[in-house]
Amino acid sequence: MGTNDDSGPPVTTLRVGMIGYAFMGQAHSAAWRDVNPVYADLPVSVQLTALCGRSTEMVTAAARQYGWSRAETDWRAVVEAEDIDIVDISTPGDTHAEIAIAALRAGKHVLCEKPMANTVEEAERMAAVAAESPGLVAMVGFTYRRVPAVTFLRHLVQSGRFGRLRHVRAVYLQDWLADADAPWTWRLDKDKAGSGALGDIGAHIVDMAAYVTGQHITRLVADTETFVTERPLSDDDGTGEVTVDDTASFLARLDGGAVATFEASRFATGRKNGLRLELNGSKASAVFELERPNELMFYETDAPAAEQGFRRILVTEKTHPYFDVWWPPGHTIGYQQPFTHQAHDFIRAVIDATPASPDFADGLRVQRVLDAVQRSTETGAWVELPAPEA
Ligand code: SOE
Repeated sequence: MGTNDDSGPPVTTLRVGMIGYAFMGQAHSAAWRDVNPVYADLPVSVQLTALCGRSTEMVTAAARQYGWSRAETDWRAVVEAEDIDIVDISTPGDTHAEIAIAALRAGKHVLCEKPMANTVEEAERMAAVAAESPGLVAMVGFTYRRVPAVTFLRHLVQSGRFGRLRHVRAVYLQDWLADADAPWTWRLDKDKAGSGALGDIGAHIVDMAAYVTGQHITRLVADTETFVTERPLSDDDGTGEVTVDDTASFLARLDGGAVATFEASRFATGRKNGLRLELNGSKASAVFELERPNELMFYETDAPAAEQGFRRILVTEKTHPYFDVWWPPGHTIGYQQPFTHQAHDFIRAVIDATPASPDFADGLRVQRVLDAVQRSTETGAWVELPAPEA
């Protein structure tokens, strides 16, 4: 356990304990499993040591399927285990703060799924404990930052290609709840999930817009709606109440002067995982779409009049972010690989003792935006956000 700074013997293995094993647990398992085979230069061996869930039978089956050495049913045992260095939290949001804080206090590095917490108060406590734990990596799973085209878009912004950024237009659209008979899940319970489309998928575009543009929201005005308020339970004849938003939209001002709009919905029929980010600047525009993750549409105002138009950049060159470890140009990657990039960057932060990104301060910033959206919806008024700390 530890880092490869001057303070002790070199670390040769890092042992992961993961809490939760549903969709995100499966994606994270594959990432921890792949990180050594994909990144040949990684000087440590990453081990899938313990997988934790509430049902012995189900977690045992998942551990076997995903390649974990043992299954556990008590997250505290994992957090406190001597043979665990990294705690990966892939559970519903209501458990994140308690597990993350206990793990940091037990001296473990933490990777926490998004949204980081269910409330600002929880996120503040998590960020405070992370700040008091300087030798430990505490990262939030805003995995889409590590889609090569998204990272590349950030580079284009940073290198001044857009000139003055005027519009940021971010949408994240899914349709898995559009059928009113789709069964109730914990994601529809405010106590478990904190919010609905807003926190589950809206959190991704809030983080992505800030990451790509380097600009933060200063004020916003929002509206949310819940279209279906009762849903059938899958395990009996009753119904469950929906206590979260089905869709959330908001208009925002950014601290670099851009005007931004955000929309998250799980009722956008036909849209399966439709994240789209469009930037319009004085010198260029760009569009990224997650369902076409290897592409970026790019428009530059200074092209000759006869050649104006968006051109497609295939972001699969060896020189593009994250692509040096993958296939030859044009041999595309998909939904899974950014999780592997994330696992790699996390491990590098641990062994090089460098800051995690996105860290818990970033997670808190997103949480404040989600909270402002909920407050604005209640009052119908603009809500101001605090300036991000330096
Ligand atoms: C469900 O809507 C979900 O799985 C999100 O929770 C993930 O963060 C996103 O990657 C895909 O959609």
